[in-house]
Amino acid sequence: MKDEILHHIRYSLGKDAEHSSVYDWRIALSLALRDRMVDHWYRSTRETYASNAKRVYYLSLEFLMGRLVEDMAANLGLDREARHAIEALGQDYEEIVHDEPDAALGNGGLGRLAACFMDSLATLGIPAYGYGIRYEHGLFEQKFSDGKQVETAETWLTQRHAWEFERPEVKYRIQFGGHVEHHEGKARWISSETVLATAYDTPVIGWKGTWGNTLRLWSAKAPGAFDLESFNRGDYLAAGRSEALARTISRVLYPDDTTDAGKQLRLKQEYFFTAASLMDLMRRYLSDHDDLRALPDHVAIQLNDTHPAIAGPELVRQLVDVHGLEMPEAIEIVRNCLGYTNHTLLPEALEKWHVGLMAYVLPRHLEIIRAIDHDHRERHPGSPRIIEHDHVQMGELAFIMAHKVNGVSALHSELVKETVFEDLHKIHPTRIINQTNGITPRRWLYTCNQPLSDLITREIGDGWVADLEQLKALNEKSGDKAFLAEFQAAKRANKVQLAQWIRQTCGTEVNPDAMFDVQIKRIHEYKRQLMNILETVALWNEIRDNPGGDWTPRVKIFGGKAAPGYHVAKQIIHLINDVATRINNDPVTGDLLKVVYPPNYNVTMAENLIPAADLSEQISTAGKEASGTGNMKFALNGALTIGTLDGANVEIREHVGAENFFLFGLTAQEVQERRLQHGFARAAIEASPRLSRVLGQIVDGVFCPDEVTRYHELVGNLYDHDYFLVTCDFDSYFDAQRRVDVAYRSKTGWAAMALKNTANMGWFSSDRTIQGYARDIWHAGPVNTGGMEKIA
Ligand code: C3B
Repeated sequence: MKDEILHHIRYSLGKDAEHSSVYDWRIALSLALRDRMVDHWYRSTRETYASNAKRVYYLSLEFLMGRLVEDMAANLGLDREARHAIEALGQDYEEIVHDEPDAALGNGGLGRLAACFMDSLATLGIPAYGYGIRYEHGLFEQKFSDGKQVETAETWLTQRHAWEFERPEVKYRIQFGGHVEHHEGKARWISSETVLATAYDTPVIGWKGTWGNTLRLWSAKAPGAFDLESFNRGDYLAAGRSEALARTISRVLYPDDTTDAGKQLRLKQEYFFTAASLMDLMRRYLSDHDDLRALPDHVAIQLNDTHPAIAGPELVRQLVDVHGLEMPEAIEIVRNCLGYTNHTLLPEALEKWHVGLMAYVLPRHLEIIRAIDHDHRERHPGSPRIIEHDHVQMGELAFIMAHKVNGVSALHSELVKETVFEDLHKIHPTRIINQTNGITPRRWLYTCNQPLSDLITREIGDGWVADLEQLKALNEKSGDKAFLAEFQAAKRANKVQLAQWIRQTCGTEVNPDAMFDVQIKRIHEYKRQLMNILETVALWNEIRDNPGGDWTPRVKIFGGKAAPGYHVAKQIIHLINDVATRINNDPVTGDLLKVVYPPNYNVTMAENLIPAADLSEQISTAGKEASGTGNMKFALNGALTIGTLDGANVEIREHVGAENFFLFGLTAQEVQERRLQHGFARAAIEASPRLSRVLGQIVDGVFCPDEVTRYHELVGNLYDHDYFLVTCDFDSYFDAQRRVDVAYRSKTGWAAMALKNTANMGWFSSDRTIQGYARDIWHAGPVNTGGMEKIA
């Protein structure tokens, strides 16, 4: 390893060891690790071709990969060796790891799920490609200026991305605009704009290196030669114009989480990567097959939300316009290839494109969508229309073009049947199924939580890393005082580290013996960070009323970004920061209560925070969080959950035991009913002296003396609308928090409950999720299992 790193310092970076920077060492280490991946990767590709195995294609506008060094090294079984080699070279391994920017090509849960799936697909040895966009700028960086969120461009690609292989020979012409001509029943799309899609491949190697798949990301380039004529005329802007325009498509990740961006550029991005991916997989298929009717036997395509839903009409277009199939047969073939995952019920997140825009950008696809709509309604009279109120409804399109539609938790999948796709579900009663989300244990326990990981491995061996249900063996230890003490010591070590990091990042001293209470996720009204900060103020009041009381010291930790255009979410961020300033400087509450909000939450920060958490906040309005995956990461790492019956919380509670979970709040059913009661919010506030007092303080400017009216709109909305029922769940939440306080005071009691969480979270491995997709949707399995079981 040492020699391999030195080789790259010299021959890839052109440096000598004495003059190498941290950056140089990191790139050299990454390249050395990448070298070790290549043989596994080639072997996997060869075996896939040789066995004629079915391939899985996961189409996703987002892959939130995070840093790769530690994860890649761990999966290759080289984590110890890499560290030793770097140390033997006189370098600081931690510093090198920390030098890597996050690959932040995603917004939140949906993008991180795609990344976990890539890890599980490789670990299970299922031949698969992830297809997405190689954004020049990932998710924006967040800073706080006087407590307010400020966004700046993310710039990961200004450095060399050592993991990828550029594939300049893999390129496709992607068309936009123009018009369609029809001759003798054949359609010809005469486009008005062409962009080149070129490929960049990152190998993804599974646990123990048994299998390697590919993450293929597309970058947009201008198709023509450089405009030398304009350049020579001195018109440099004109000369660069077509290149700049083309590149716009892969320039930035849209920062909207669960809202429909509704922009022409977004539609172009979606079509760009979907079309390139389908052209690529068709080329691969046709290189050793000639019967297009057998496509579904060899190709499974998963649509990660509706973002790639244009795949239905695009693949139909390729089969009909390019390969000469009849439309109805093409539709059937495509349907047998496609699966669609729904990730949200929020109406504002369900993509809809105006037919005018669709006709302008993708005129041929609009025709095909009309044909699909017609075909479906002929077969199923009374079916909902794909085009409604002059908008193409991408959810309906995806549903109709997929043979399976899945939700991401048991509750969510039932709600999908009852709400968004109620009518389509009646027509196709077996199409909607559930696949509860999961998380990869490699990143989310093995690498991110070394103290706990080592303890578990010492106790039960390391089989759990690829077979997480083995953690069940730890259940026997929940009465073992000595083991519980070690389990607690692991948590404490993580908390001490985090306290140090908080001091450096936020300048706030926190006591590692206080309860670390963490809410990290995108800032959204339905996730109710607002309820959390209101409860914080209520607790502050109560401690101040009785400073000598028997309080359980707490550190409230927040993390998360708001979409730049989401006004209310940004107000909530500002409020949390304002409250933090007031409380952290209060000598009365002192160490009993602290509030910290480190900026720029990302995958790396999650890896630091989760292992150190005692309490996990999963407090969304019931029926709104499709699944959640952070909830799983916390419980796996031995945090207890305070949560509502929402998303996967329901299943987590079933697995870890109701007695090891702090439940509160209205159910999804009750939420629906409560909304119908006129003036429910005002009534709830008036019935709660505690909440009234908190809201009164905010309105009076206790937390913003410089601008007393700052939160009047926010609080006013709570009285008059409160769509997410913060007011109705507030008292129940406050009470649950006091039960948490009591439980935390018994150190071993708490440790036993926490251990029960870790021990019973095995089912939430994304390996289990992927096995479910493979069995129920893709009908695909591993080629060479490297000792792993075949999927039934
Ligand atoms: C998220 C949902 O909000 C989460 O509940 C869910 O766990 C994840 O997807 C993964 O399924 N989601 C998201 O991050 N972005 C969207 N546009 C829609 C859903």
